[in-house]
Amino acid sequence: MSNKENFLLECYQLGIIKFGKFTLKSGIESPFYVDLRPLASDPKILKKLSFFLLELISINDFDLICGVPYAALPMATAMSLESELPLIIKRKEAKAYGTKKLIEGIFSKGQNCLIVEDVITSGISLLETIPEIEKEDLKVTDIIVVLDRQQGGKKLLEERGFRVHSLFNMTEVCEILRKNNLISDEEISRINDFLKGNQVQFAEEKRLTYEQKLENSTNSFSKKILEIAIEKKSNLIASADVLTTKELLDFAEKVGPNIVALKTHIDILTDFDFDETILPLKDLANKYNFLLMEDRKFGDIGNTQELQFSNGIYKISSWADLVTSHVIGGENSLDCFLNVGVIAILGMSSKGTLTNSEYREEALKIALSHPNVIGGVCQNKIPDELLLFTPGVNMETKGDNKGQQYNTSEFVFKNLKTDFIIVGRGIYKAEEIEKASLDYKIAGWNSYIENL
Ligand code: 5BU
Repeated sequence: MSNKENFLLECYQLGIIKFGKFTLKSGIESPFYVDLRPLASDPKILKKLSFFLLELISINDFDLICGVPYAALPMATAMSLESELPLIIKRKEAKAYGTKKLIEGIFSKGQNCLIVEDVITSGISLLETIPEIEKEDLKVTDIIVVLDRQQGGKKLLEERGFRVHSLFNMTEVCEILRKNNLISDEEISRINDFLKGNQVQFAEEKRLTYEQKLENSTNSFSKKILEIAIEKKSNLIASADVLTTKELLDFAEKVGPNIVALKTHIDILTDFDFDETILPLKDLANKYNFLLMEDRKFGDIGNTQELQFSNGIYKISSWADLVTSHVIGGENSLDCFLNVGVIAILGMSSKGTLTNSEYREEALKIALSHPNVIGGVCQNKIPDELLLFTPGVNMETKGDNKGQQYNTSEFVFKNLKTDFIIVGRGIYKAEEIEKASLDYKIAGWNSYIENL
């Protein structure tokens, strides 16, 4: 293996190139993503990089060196230290005060400045940078780039009379990675297609049907909700965030035929009475074949959750088919939820939520490993083993003034492969509750079908 090849593999380990589906600033979908900034955080690699880059030119031809901000700044600095070629710094924006200089450092008219760039794509940014250096009466003849993405930039600059020296181009990178089994033939052909300027076809990820999920499921509560979904052709959960028992029962009566589950926040009722509230609610759930999902969002140690689940006036364990729970208390905190389907809160819909990707990843590990958990509440895709419940769905509005953020059912089925949508105000605040629940039921079902 050549030194250069070895070096590329070392760089690759730092995560500078990723393969998959990436939306570029232009909105175009690219099959790879390059970011060379991590190289600067590994001094040994940065030093090696500077050796390789300096080998591309004859240093005596130049008086100065300048990196295009920001990614190439440390590269040019390392090259300057190694070659003793004086460094000048190009600002991204001119200072608003003082000298208003765009180029900083010591230089004199007529000197030849070697330009260093990390990645060359279209070449446009270099064509904007070079005149700013030339404005200072400096000469630019040569440009060094670490990676040529082979998207026309090199050719464009050469046509304008510049010499472009690149350490790697995408074809070489692919060859080296292929040789080392780090990339598949399929990925390579997608990249080649992309480099030729063709729009790349990414294989559409297929979602599983409710029937397939039912076949794969072993938990009786996930089976139940899937059976109801199939039977009623519905994936709608209505959230009954109302304040009195009468409103709750009226609401359940109206939406019952259209839903797979009724979601409650039982502690917001002002007149809760077990016999008056829960018994008739259970009757309605039987009459219309829907589950009761108590959105309790447990979030304590196992012992306390156990007490909260079965005691107090609500005695949740005696009537709820499904409960929501944070997993912040760790895996064992979920052991207490027996005879109920647990839906783990993995990500929240509200603005500024702390459920960032690291949190979600850790929460997901707990959810996947605990047998009581049948699904997750999330605003992101989750693995097929869990059912995905998505609140924050509303067809009329993008949010409230308290941080809630809404998507349409079309969006969540297409982008998140949601299994069940949870709708509150979109239904219970509607003028005609039955009609609104039917509209959401139909919209949700159609979105599901369209994404099969
Ligand atoms: P809305 O009226 O559709 O905004 O009600 C949404 C319901 O879903 C409400 O009961 C919330 O408590 C619940 N919810 C949510 O909106 N977002 C979340 O991330 C979680 C629950 Br978890």
